[in-house]
Amino acid sequence: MAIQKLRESGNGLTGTIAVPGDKSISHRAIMFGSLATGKTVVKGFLPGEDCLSTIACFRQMGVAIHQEGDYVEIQGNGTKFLKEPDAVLDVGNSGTTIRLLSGILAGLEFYACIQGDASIAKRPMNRIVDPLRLMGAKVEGRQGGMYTPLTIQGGNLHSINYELPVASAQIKSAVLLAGLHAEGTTTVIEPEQTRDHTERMLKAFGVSVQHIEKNISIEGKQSLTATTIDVPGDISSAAFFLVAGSIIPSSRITIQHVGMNPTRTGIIDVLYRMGAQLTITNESEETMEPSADIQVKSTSLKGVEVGGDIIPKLIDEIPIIALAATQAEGTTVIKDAAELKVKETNRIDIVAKELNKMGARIETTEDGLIVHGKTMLTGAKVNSHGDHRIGMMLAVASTIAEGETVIENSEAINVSFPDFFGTLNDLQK
Ligand code: SPQ
Repeated sequence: MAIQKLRESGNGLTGTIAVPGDKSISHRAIMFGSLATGKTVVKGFLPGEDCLSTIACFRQMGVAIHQEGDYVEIQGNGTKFLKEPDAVLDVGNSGTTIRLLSGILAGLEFYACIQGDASIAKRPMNRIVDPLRLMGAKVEGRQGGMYTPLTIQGGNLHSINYELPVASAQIKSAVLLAGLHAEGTTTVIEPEQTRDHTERMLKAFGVSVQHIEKNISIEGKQSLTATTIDVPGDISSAAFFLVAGSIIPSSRITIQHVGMNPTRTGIIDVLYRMGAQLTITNESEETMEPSADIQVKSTSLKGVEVGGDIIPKLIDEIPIIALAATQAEGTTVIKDAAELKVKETNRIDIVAKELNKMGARIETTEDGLIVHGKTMLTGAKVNSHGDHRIGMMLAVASTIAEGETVIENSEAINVSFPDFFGTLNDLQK
């Protein structure tokens, strides 16, 4: 349990910060570097618990990975030299690890068992098990493959054309990674565009990936060549400070070198529509992933409607958008976001439950939230429920609340932002 009593001075948050490396890109850098031949160097890696789980899984399959803080070297020998793990692969809290790793394991000719923590045990795995079985992999799990632990006997895959039942970068990536080891060309059809880090990074490792409208195709039996990956700051982590800087009076924060991949910048579009004062400078397109510095100044916000094809571009930012909406004039409606129910927690229910304890007026709907602003928040005993994004959202909420807030299970934040409180404290000096 952590007690947060973050703001009594009445001062805003001021200063220049960097947020840790992008979680999605960090996972993929470890995975693809482990499949490649040669030495892959990763700079700006996120040393959060989720990405460390990915490293541990590949070490168990015999890959030499040297990690020191945000610097990683991977000595890859190609997929032929990956060895059957002699114990269960543990993904901890990481949905990205289990889903992408399953796609990789489906193509490798050995047996593996994967599981994670109590949250992973409740998240649906049939979304990747179904297409991997269609490709010929032998995958089993609890309740017919719905839940972990999963066992995978890989190898002998054939290609498929697969229409994603939901917009999910994890399903897309699992199928493409299995397709890498299949006979023929595998095509994934997206209902809406989701984050494209897998496609971008496979290209950086020398793999040919075709993208025509909503179809992404990969030819099987391609090999990866080691490269250097520069990971920009995670826009999903920056989002907490973009909202904090907007809603805490007298704030002015600059966040350096934030990833600006257009499949991830929905938060910026929504904050602009709410009236936020953001300035984007130092835009760089030099590397595989674009980046920029973002400056935010506090201002008054207004309620907006958020739904449709922007949802995959901000899916992980909805908890912090909901907090911003509690401080906006008018009503904010978030819809088309039923996927939030199958994240680390049911984020529709938990956002409403925890913020309402602090005095917010939030209703849940089948596929989103209705937030009535503007409400004054008061300190309360709240709980992250083991969800890092809920923990960070509640910490930002506590900085504007009157009185003391206690956040239970705040250690969940280590999953994606180990020094979150240090960064927040630096801005309060
Ligand atoms: O890895 P995990 O636990 O699934 O992490 C989350 C998060 O909040 O950090 C979701 F709970 O991010 C997912 C994201 O929601 C990371 C991700 C990726 O790296 O491909 C894609 C999204 O999930 P999905 O299910 O929409 O593909």
